[in-house]
Amino acid sequence: MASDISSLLAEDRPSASTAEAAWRAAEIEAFAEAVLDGLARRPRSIPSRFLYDATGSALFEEITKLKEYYPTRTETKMLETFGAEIAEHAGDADILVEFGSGSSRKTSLLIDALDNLHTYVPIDVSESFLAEAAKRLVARHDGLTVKPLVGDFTRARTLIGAPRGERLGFFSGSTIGNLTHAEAKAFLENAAQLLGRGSVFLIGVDLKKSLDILIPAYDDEDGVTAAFSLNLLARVNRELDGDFDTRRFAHCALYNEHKGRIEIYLESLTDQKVSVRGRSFSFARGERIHTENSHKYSVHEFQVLASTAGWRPITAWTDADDLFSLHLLRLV
Ligand code: AVJ
Repeated sequence: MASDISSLLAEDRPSASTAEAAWRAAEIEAFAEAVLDGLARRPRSIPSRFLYDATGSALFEEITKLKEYYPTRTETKMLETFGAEIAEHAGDADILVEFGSGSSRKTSLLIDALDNLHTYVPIDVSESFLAEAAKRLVARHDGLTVKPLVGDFTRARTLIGAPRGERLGFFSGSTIGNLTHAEAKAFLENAAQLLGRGSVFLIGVDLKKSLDILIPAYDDEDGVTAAFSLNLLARVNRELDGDFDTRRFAHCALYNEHKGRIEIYLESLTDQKVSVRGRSFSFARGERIHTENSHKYSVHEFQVLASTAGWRPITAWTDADDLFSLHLLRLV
């Protein structure tokens, strides 16, 4: 598989055997820069992608099973329910390109629904994650070729070495909600480049809804989401020689009506000083670090956004409770 990965690489990278080690080292430096800059800035912020180290990814997996967290189970159910309808529009697809190799359960449901599919191209920054996903899906789907692509899917520009054919893109879990509208538009334009004219794109997008449902989904009773957020500070301690006392910060999730998004913060519970890589940062009680956004869209709002990036809506499905949407788009 190593040679497959390097032959598919669109970015400049060292050979596949050292790619992940090099990426990890670069990632720690990127983390250091983001944290030192982000804590010095006002308002303070750290980009959400740093939430997903090994511990953070495991905690997110736990979040997806919470009773309060409806997106994962709703989207999975929708892929089951609407698989045949998805195939009516995208049944000619022979190559599935997944952005951020997600849960193999959802991917499997989609693969099951598509008869002509012969190649699966997951794109992810983690080579070990890709290898795992590849193994599971090859075992489950007879005759499927998996061609993983190591890289940042927001940056990869071409699918060098990937076979030509009818391409279907898949971006699940409302991960697109982490991006601002401008970033989401840039992502959709990049995906258009990558997938090419005539391709189809299936995207899972979380819907706007009542705060009674929305807030608990990001602030659950058992504190799993709080642990997921606070792990960011623990990661600073582990990787950047930090001395955050995680008991002196609280997870805080609120809905910004104007921006149509959940915003997540870590709030200082006391006046305190924290040091990171030898640099000192003072926090006043109540001061916050912004760690995540999760944008919510009506079906129409997302279709308008997709259109500005060149994607024409084919159809969109919602579940019976109007919690989540699946969008099918075509590049014209
Ligand atoms: C992975 C971005 C889809 O926004 O719902 C869940 C991340 N953060 N709970 C989301 C998340 C806290 C999740 N996404």
